[in-house]
Amino acid sequence: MNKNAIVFALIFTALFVSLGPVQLKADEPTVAQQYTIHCAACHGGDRLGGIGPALLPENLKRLRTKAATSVITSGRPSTQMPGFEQVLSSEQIKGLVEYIYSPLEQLPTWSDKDIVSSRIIHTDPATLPEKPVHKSDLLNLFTVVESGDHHVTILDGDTMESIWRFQSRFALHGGAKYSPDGRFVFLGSRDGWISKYDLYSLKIVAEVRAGINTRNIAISSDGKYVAVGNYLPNSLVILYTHDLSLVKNIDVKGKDGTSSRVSAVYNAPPRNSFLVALKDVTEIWELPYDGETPLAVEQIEVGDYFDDFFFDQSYSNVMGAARNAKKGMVFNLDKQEKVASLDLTSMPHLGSGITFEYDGRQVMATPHIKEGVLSVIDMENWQTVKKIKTKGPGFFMRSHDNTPYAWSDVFFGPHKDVMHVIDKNTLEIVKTLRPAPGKTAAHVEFTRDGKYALVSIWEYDGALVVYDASTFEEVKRIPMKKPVGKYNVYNKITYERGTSH
Ligand code: DHE
Repeated sequence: MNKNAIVFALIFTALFVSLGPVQLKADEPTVAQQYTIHCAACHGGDRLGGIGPALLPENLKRLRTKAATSVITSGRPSTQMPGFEQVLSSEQIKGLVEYIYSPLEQLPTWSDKDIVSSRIIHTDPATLPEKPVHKSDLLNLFTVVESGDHHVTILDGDTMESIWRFQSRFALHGGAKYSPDGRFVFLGSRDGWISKYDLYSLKIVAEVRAGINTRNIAISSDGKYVAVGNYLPNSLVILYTHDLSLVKNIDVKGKDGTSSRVSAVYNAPPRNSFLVALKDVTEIWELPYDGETPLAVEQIEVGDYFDDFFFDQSYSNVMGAARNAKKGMVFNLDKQEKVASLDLTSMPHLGSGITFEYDGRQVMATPHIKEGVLSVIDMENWQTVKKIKTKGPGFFMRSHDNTPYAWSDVFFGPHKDVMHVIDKNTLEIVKTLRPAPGKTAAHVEFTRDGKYALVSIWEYDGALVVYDASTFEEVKRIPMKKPVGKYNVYNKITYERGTSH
């Protein structure tokens, strides 16, 4: 939307504010007109976003309609979103909520030109300092995503003090990703914004909008590329990490021409490639970035749709929750064939699985979203070693090579405030913590040495609770605004077995 249109919409809104709801009723604008009058200036006439987030069902999936009604009515604290209760009746607000949750008549496009023109260079990369401006250990920093007020805290993992807190794009999702040396952190938002921050100068470097609805991002092991997987449009976008300029925008289509959303994209360090899981075709894509034709796409037929997946440490085997077989399967990317079935029902959350050694063997452990159980699977014969009964379905699991314990949350149900600690040698629950009774406790991450475990209290007025990882004693409680996830630089760049990749 151009500047004149924004001014027009603002004047129009002001006029309606001064006239009040009674006058509005006399005119009875349609809901689409209401949207144009009140919302378009910030959220875009096409609902694809502007200075405010995109208002499309795909992007709003995580916001319940009740919460959306409350935001339109009362506004959103710490943002420019005003409340409309003085301007619109509750019926009109209800109409607007239905409108923004309805799909667009035509799938929106997001071309190379849109990507290129959205790019913002905040700090010229050539002017960045050679040394950090702070004294913290770069490799023991945490990026903490606070979705409560859409901020990010950079936390020193030794002092447990914040060294930088900044506003992020709306609704970041997925783990923070680092450059291989840990200096730069990259964040992706559900609205398609990719942002690059410098952990030396504590400055934002660049941003680009790579899509309209994005899943997640991955950074290549050579530090050159960011890969971005999108639902809207169906695309895989490759950017240079240096300044987030566009390398390639790939229209994702299966071998038979079926267009597909990208479920997620991962960097596979031993293969020097990106691996891409697709939602609507039975293929996994591989894009090697070090060969003669870097980033050429190889389409691998996998025989079923993978709804969730986990790559082993060699990135040769992908464990997937297969949609049609309603069971799990293991697909070997080198042999290009299914090598095993997995005894996995009740929706395992494979994406948050971890690996460790048990009884001399590599095992993988995953929580289940629909059952209070953790599955532990032998990664040589793919048999289930144990199903550990928990107090309810879980979402995130974590460990570290320097601790004998794995931690797993109970995300759903009456025991959502519970965190289990499991002994990796016996596969028994040895401790059940309740950091804030009645409040969801979720998502754990360890310091780089594995000595402390940081647990989130998932509330608007939430906290990070720091535990001594061997005595399970609370060491510190740091207030935060719904800290959904935290990512330790060292654990991420070394692809620690106990953390997400
Ligand atoms: Fe996530 C990671 C998919 C809903 C919080 N989530 C991921 C990843 C995938 C994924 C593929 C790995 C990406 C990465 O880190 O690079 N998430 C999905 C879904 O398909 C699902 C179920 C539906 C959707 O709407 O997308 C979903 N996720 C959620 C939420 O509702 C959560 C709980 C709250 C939110 O903020 O949206 C949520 N997802 C997270 C978090 C991570 C994540 C915190 C990073 C975990 C990590 O430790 O790396």
